Amino acid sequence: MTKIALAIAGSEASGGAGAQTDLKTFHQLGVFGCTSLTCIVSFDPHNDWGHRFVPVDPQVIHDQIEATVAVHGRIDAVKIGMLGTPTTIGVVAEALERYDFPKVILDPVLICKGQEPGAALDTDNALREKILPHADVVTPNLFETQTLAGVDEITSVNALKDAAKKIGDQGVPVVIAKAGTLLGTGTALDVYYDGHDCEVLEVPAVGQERVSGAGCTLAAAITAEIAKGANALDAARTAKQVVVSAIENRMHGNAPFDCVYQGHYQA
Ligand code: PXL
Repeated sequence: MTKIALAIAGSEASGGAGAQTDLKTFHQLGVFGCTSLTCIVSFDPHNDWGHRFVPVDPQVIHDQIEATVAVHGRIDAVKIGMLGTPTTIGVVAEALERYDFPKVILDPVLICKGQEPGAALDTDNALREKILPHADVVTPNLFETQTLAGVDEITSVNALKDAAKKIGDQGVPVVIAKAGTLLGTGTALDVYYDGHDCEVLEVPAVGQERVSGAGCTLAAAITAEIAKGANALDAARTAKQVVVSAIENRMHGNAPFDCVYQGHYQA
């Protein structure tokens, strides 16, 4: 039976991040993808490619999740990406309570260029209070790991492990804290922590430039693998290979950043 994954995420119009990336990743891994859009992001070519951000009406977010669940009758795993406002977080939290999805993977996208700075702290707090308790797996990047763990700048693998444990201690079953290439190890490095085991996951770094959509791809691939029945550690290992392929096959355009493409990944 084909497994079903739902991305509750933002649209990034150019196709390099957000819900578009989630759908492509689900499909590449043989999972049927659905989306409930939380916001619409359009990069601004006239303003340093800043993020123009428009939240989707809360009722419409509610209706999309309701429709998706009603149509399919089951959702095997949910990926939560960019939410963006405390109001959106409230609607999504209610849906997580109502539907009690079997697996929830949270990519805690905390701030996005172009959002009102004043709203960011409210959004961080709402995410931590209302969404984090529903997550089976959380995949923070280095900045998000610092914020969620409440620690100063992380500059070593040991500090990353400690921070992952601090997030796990807040009640999240599995933490996958992503440093990528930022710790200068020459690898793309993440820490996996499940309350017992703490493992460093590493693959050789592909180039030095950051590629848009890598984080979304990792969390979406973990979601797809978990939907198919993998445990979180195996899902994370597979997801890293998917990201390597997506970066190797990245798209170059006119923006100063490249974006991932998942379409060449082979298991
Ligand atoms: O990569 C983070 C991200 C997630 N979701 C949406 C985005 C971005 C970054 O641009 O636009 C919708």
